[in-house]
Amino acid sequence: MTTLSRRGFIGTSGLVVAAAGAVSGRTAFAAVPEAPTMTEATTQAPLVPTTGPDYQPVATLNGWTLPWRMNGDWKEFHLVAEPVVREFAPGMKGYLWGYNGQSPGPTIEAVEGDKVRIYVTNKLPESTAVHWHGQRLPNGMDGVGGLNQPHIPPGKTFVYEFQLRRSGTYMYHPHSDEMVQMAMGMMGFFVVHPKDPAFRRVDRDFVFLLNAFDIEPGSYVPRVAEMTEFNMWCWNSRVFPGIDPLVVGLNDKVRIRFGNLTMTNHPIHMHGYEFKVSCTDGGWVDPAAAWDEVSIDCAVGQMRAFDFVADEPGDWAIHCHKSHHTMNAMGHSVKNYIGVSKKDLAKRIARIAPGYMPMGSNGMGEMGSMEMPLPDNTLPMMTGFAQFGPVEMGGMFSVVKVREGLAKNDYKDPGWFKHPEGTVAFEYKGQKLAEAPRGTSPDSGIEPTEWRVKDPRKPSLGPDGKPRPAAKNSHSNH
Ligand SMILES: [Cu+2]
Repeated sequence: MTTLSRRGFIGTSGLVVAAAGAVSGRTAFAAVPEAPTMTEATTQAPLVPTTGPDYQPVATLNGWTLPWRMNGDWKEFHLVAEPVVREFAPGMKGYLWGYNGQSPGPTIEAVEGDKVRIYVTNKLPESTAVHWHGQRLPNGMDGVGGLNQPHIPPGKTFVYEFQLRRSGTYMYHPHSDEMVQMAMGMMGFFVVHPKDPAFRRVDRDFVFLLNAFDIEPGSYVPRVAEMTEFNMWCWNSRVFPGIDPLVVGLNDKVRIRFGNLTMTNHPIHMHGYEFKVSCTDGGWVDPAAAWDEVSIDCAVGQMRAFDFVADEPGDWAIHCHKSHHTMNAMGHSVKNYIGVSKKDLAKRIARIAPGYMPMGSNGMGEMGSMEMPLPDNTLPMMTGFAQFGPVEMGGMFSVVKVREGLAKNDYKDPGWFKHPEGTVAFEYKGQKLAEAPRGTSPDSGIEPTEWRVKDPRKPSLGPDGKPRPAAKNSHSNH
């Protein structure tokens, strides 16, 4: 049925054209475009457009934008689905699946109205297919293997062709054995810029995907059958302190876009500013319909973009507000030992059980500064140092660094913020303070300041080291 000339495909054995139907430009296939690959996990400079309408290109956190070529009036891209090695943060790598050398794959950027032709070559050991999440397109281009197209067998290349009908924030991911393929890291961002360069334009536009893995400390390959117990909470398959900062100039208009391809929701919270959601999965939000917020929940499969004017200089935290998601790999059997001194005990246990990570005696903060023996290829649970000490974070955490005098498109890490004198919280060193007023807690038989986790097997000890008198049990009387 398709009168496709094969002449152009010399040297590209195994190429299959999936699309049938009324698609123009078929005969213009000269050869499959090159498939660029990326070997680094650092944020690459945005890819400034050289053809077509002007737009502010996005900065993909710890990622890059896929170069394209024009072929007639088609913008051609080439994705290669393949096994990749991704560094989550210095000290830990994962053996994942991704596209063009990385997980997530490169960001695809184009302009509303563009005709895009995306070649997808499958170098995985199993079939795949690519779904263009959120796009309006002909049904046969939607990428659900079996439903909209045959699965792409290993070694074959399929072609997707569609015209970009709406500007906005999109993603791509497999729709073929997706539980395995997404758990292995296959996904990417897809940004369609407005045709009118002035429409909702910002000075800096960041994108990242929320993704999660379950990788046992000391191993490299994600457990793909995991449903809930993920231990690597990532932005673009990176965890803090491996996530690059979001560097912006003072008074820049800034957009931050993310899409959620994990199996739970993530309330993304940014410090220092209120922002307005400007774009959802379905398109742009009318400015009159957006209200000021400081956290925005992103449900599974959703995309959100928010805008703000960066008029407060500083190092502003941005993170998922689920506190377990700002942690790196840990055993889920962490016990609560608040009140129990066991620093030495932990070290002794770790000698025979590498990776043993108890919760600290004074909360978990001390884990950030404690040197614990770790197995190869894992990360401390909470780590990363800043100018005042350990940040005690991991996972989905980064810093929006707002600085005066940055050149346009300068995304280099400017280092830590230099606070104007007298603007940092400081230790009180004046006269002895009067007792702070405080409420009284229900009669638990212990003083609030002496609160300890009690081991039911042992008598509760008072501050003098002697067993306390039996506590009146008020909690069971509610
Ligand atoms: Cu989260």
